[in-house]
Amino acid sequence: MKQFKRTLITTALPYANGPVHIGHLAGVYVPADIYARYLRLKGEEVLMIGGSDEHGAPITIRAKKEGITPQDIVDRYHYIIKKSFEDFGITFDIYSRTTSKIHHDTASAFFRALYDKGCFIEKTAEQYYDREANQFLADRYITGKCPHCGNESAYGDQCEACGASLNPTDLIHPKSAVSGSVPVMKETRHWYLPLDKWEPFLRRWILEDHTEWKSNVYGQCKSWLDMGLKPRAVSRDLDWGIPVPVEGAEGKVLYVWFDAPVGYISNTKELRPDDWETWWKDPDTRMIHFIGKDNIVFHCIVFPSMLKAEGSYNLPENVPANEFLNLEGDKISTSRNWAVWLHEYLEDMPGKQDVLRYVLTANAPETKDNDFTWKDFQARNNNELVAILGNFVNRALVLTWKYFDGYVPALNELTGCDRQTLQEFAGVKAQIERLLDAFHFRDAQKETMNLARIGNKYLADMEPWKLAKTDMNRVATVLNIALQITANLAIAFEPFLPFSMQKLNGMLRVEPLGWKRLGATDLLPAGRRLNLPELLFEKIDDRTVEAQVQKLLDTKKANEAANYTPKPIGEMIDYDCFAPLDIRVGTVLECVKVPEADKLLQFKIDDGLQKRTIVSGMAACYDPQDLTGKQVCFIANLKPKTLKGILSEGMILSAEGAAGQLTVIMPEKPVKPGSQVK
Ligand code: B3M
Ligand code: ZN
Repeated sequence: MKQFKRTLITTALPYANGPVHIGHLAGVYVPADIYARYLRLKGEEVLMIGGSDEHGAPITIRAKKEGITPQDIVDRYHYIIKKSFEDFGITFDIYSRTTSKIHHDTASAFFRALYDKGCFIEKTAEQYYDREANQFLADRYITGKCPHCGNESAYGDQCEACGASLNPTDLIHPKSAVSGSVPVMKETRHWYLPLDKWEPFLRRWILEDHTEWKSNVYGQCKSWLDMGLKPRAVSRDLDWGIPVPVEGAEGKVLYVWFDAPVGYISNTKELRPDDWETWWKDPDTRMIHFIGKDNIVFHCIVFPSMLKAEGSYNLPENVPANEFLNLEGDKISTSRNWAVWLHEYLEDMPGKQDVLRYVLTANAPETKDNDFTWKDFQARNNNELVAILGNFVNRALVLTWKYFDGYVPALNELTGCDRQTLQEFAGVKAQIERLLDAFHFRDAQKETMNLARIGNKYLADMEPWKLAKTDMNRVATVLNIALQITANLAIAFEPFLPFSMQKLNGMLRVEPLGWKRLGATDLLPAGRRLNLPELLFEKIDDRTVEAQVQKLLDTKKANEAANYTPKPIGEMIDYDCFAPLDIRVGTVLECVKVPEADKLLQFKIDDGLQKRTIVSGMAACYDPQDLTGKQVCFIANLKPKTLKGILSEGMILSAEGAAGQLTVIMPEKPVKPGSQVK
């Protein structure tokens, strides 16, 4: 295997048209950050490049919807996104944006270089045009029915309901998202990157030379290549983006997927104006792209073809793309607000960055889609972070304070058990490294947690609290070993749980110890005074996670309501069918839950003539006391029926909402009980 001198880590540039959520973190930024921190701890030269993707049609659509400019949109979200990443300890060396001047210049020059080398073909093709708005329509600007699943609001590039990639001409009944009118076909001229020309090279480079790539990435590349590559347009008719730097190209901009990956180059340039080329062109630099699975084709096929066409750049050494993270069984979606937004998470769970980092890594969608649930979040926190890691560290430190006044005790004679334990964690370094080097972050974290398990088992077996009655020399040795394990944990967990390990370093009174020393048994010299222990993690109770689940249920309800279309009107009837219904207003004298029936409420109603009992299935929607004293409408001449042993004399009328929730119909002002409803 080739040895490299330095590593350039790039992370997908999120679109600045909304905040970032747990899916972003799990798929791209946490693994990239773990990797970057790991390499830095090893003392390697590394840069981690990030930034916002501020071009593209979704941003202009959002701006139009809100009646503001695309620049307003990206200004708003760029800073929200940047702050979320900082808050979660994602250690970018630079987080910039594609609306910067340096990016415009760099992307423009990149296009021009390919243009001048004759790397593009120019083609005239027909494209949808909006005659009312006088503009060509980007794929995203056309909506219509998905030919695969029938979703009525599929986009010209993709159906978000079934995930199919589409061409605008695939849509049934296409409509312009700008004016709502039916678009027409019109000729337009564009520049295309002939990917077919690069296909033989790509086949060799990926399918033969990079068989080590993750199987999901390799497999996707292979299927693209096997389907055969076609020229891809790299310009668009749009008024937001980087103008095509060619004469006569007015009104045309670079396709967002042409300029965005060049953003990695621009941002490196911005950070390192003097030696950026070392990071992009020196064969001793290796480049790793961290991305989600929907970006694979762009990073493994399109961008490498651009770089290859230009000729002086390195190609990525690896592209460890992740699959998707779902949320409570459903696809995460910005437009449906089905997400855990990072900024909201921190409002609700201040200081718990590491918990989320941990859970997202433990559940990382490394080889297949995975699901985030709040129950699992709670369980991993309580059963792993608190019960294993936190508990071990706390016991080691508390016992040191109890028996040795906070001083690291001396290591005396070793027993077989001590030796065995020391041996067990001596192998951990190589194991974790092997996993991290292969981008198996979830297994690496698991292995690291095993180190804490070893420690816990050791303390449980040795029972220093019992030894303290007879043999303080043994207590010293046991606690010395426990503290060495603790210091090892502080190293090994740093890439995963940086906030907590910083805290732990503070308790141990050490500067970050450096990866090289992982596995050493003399990290804390005897006689060192430690600081007082604090808890690293705390239990998360049921109420906290239930509140999060409730928040999601509310979102679901709101979505259902937003998508609610009333049922078609029923069959026509004669007045004679309606007239016999005797609907009345009554006053609720009493309302109670029916025991052992979760859905039923029992009403005592004054109907103006007498008191009657009605049983009604709305317990899920109302607290009984909220209805007492209210006036309701009910069918008074319905034959009585026994429900759960109670004779129900009538039926209370209510409106049914989108999610089946009931709202009782009440007269707009008080009326005499017994009044007829006409
Ligand atoms: N903004 C798409 C995405 O967020 C795109 C990535 C660009 S990486 C150069 O999925
Ligand atoms: Zn579909």
